[in-house]
Amino acid sequence: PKTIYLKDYQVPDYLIDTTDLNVDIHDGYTLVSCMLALRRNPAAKQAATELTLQGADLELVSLSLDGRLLEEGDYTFGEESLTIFNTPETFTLITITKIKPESNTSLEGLYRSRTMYCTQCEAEGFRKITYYLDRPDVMSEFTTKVIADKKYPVLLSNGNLIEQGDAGEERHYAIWHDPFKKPAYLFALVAGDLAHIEDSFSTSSGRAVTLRIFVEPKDLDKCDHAMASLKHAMRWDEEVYGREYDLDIFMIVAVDDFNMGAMENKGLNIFNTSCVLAKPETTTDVGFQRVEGVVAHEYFHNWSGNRVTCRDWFQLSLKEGFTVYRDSEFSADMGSRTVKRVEDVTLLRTLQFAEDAGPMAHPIRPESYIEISNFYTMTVYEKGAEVIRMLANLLGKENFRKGTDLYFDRHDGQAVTTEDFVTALADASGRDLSQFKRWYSQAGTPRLDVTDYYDEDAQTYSLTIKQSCPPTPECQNKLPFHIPIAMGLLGSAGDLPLYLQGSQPDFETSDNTHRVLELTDAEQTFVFERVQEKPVPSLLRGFSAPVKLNYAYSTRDLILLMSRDSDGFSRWEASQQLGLQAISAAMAAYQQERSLDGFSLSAQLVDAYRRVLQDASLDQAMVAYMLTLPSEAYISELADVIDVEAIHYSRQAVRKALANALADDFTRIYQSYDHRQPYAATADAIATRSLKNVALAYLMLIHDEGSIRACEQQYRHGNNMTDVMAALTQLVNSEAPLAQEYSLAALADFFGRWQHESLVVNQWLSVQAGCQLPDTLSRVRALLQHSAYDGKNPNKIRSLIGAFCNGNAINFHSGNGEGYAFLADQIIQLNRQNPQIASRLLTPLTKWKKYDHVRQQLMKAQLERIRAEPELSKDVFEVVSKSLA
Ligand code: B3K
Ligand code: ZN
Repeated sequence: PKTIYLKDYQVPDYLIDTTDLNVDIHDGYTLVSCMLALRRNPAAKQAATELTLQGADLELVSLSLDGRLLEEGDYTFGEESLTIFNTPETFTLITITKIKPESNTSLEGLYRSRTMYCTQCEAEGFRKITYYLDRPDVMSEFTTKVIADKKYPVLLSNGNLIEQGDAGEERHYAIWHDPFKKPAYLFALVAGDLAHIEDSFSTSSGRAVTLRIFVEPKDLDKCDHAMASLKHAMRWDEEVYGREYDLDIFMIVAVDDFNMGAMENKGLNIFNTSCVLAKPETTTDVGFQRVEGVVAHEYFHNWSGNRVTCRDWFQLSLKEGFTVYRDSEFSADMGSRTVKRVEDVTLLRTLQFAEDAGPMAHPIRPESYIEISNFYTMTVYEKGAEVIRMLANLLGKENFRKGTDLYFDRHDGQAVTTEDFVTALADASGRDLSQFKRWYSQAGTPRLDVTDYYDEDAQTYSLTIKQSCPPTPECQNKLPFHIPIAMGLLGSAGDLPLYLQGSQPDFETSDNTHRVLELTDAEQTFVFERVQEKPVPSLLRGFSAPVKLNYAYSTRDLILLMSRDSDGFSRWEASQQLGLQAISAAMAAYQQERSLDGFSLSAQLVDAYRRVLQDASLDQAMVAYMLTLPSEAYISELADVIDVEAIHYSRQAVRKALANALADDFTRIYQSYDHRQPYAATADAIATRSLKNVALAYLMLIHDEGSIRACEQQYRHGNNMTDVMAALTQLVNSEAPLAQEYSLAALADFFGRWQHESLVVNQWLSVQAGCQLPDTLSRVRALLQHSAYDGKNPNKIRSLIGAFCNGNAINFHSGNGEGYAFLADQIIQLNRQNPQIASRLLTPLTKWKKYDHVRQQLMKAQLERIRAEPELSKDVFEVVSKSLA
């Protein structure tokens, strides 16, 4: 397979002014006729005399140029392309191709999901529908006629419906026209027997927009939350970014077989059912929040992605980083800002930091790829969003808005680069962002080493900050980044005023206790004056940059920050650091003794956590997160060599010790919760529920009969899926014999109750795959054979295999290597069927270099086994070969 480089970018030889598609769907095959109005690109270096179109898995039926049928010799086939010779300045090309959606298991292009036909074209799926200039900088005006049997009453495509009617022989058609020029990756088509809910939205300039959500009829009762979220998102984008919706209709279609979360096709978003359907009985709080976030994300793409799109796929973060930042701010405004920040940072620090430290590390604007599908990553999305967040914070609210306004105005209707985005922000704000741009070209997580010095006589306090960044595949020696470090100084009574030498006090924050240091050199010292006592620095407030910060905090410092910092994020971060210190101590003991029998927590630490539990002024969701210890995945990311058992058993020991020490508080919290209250998906209700369920999880570690019975009651009588799943998870993971007994009955009962709700069955699979007790792999193997499992459905694969391999370290990394062999078997099977999913599943094996010698060998052997497979897809090949390089 060949590597594509950013530096090789060239403008297209031809442009396509209009695209007229005729998609004629029959049982077993679909005929696609495509009429293109082509014109030589005036911006091309040379006047082209041939045209190469991309195409994959297509059967060419006929080809005609300006009405003349082309014959052998007029054109030739490449591996995934079609080249036509002697092409004039402008011409009309009509291709007729035959495709087989029914046997398309890659879920790219046109495919069948259960009872409907649907498409997924990003990044390069349109070439599986017809021959085309399948690249984002070729933008065309699409008209699409869909023809199908009347057993598919709903026929949809992008834009506005302009005509529909009878096509004879029990068939009918619909013609859609999209007035906005778009790249082929934003094309969509759906045909199915679908029900819908409808609403309307009046835009700020007073236009009425029809909103429809299409689902299989059985799911009609689960659309309201998505519709409400959509309307909130539409209003928010008008208020915060001044962006109005631009068509008369906006549609969402839910499909069950989908490779990722959702897709922002112009006017016709296609969603994984898991990201659109929600109702209290079947969906957890996390599920509700995900629906809100993804609906908003795809909607926001209408401007950040569709109206202004990417020049090439190296620019993916232009739309994805920016849109993740936008949806994250939206969710912060809808719920709690600090809670959302904690959740985003948790995700970034576990998964993105690990990616940045592994063999697939790449800058948010990659320089090369073999298969672009492999670059829809945590780095492009989440780190990309962090880079936009830094820009927003550096510019300030007003200038950032001026910058985005300029960007949208200047580039509306164009396909542009990340460079263009930063230039618009720089032009609008007058700020020099040249050094900042290194965030786009250098991969790796920068590390900050901070030391300080307090001069009591001079009453000065100096912070010296050194930055460094580990080498990554694309670059060994990094230039310094421009890093904003939000900070404050804490004295014994709380925040101190800040007088930074050589600069004006920052009265933008009401009391001058907060400011942003801009680190631009490899090492810099910041001196604060009039500091009357030795302060504790509160650094990287709100996680102001995606970096790893090292400062030698004492336990006392952390306890002060946890209780007194004015920044909620920093209080949480201090709680995590405290947890890490306790777990590290346990790990040291475990590594010496291979046992944690004598382990206990310091009274100081227990008191600190108790005060959090008893602090009525705190948001309950924050209490829940502060009481949740850093995950095994995060601890693993921080470790140089991952000691699977030490991490698992030490974390568990700290949890048990906290459970015993704080049992009274957990009991109080649990018992004061009224389980009969009706469900609400509001931030407050979610917060109290999550704290109550954290309390339950701790109580279940004590193994007393009362807690186990309460848990079983919660499972049985819970009036919402959050509570039911929380209880089921605890029963399944408890070693107590009574809980085990309950768990078997509960799992059987659960399946009996929910077997007809596919998304609920997925949760049932996940909870079993995530079980931390021994023998889980056998259970997972058995579930692969269960009637509820479907090896072609990505959600099922993720719920069972993904949950086991990514969320169950102690079992997946079992010392005999059976987890690795199991995963490799699955990948080999999926390689041909669905390369994107196969490649995604590889992630845990790519981290092999971080494990002990024995595990390294076992993991590597499986990677080599996969590499030796004949006909490896580009997707799997790229990840395996880079992992073994
Ligand atoms: N843009 C799509 C992702 C497409 C992934 C293709 N492999 C969803 C999103 O980020 O909104
Ligand atoms: Zn996106």
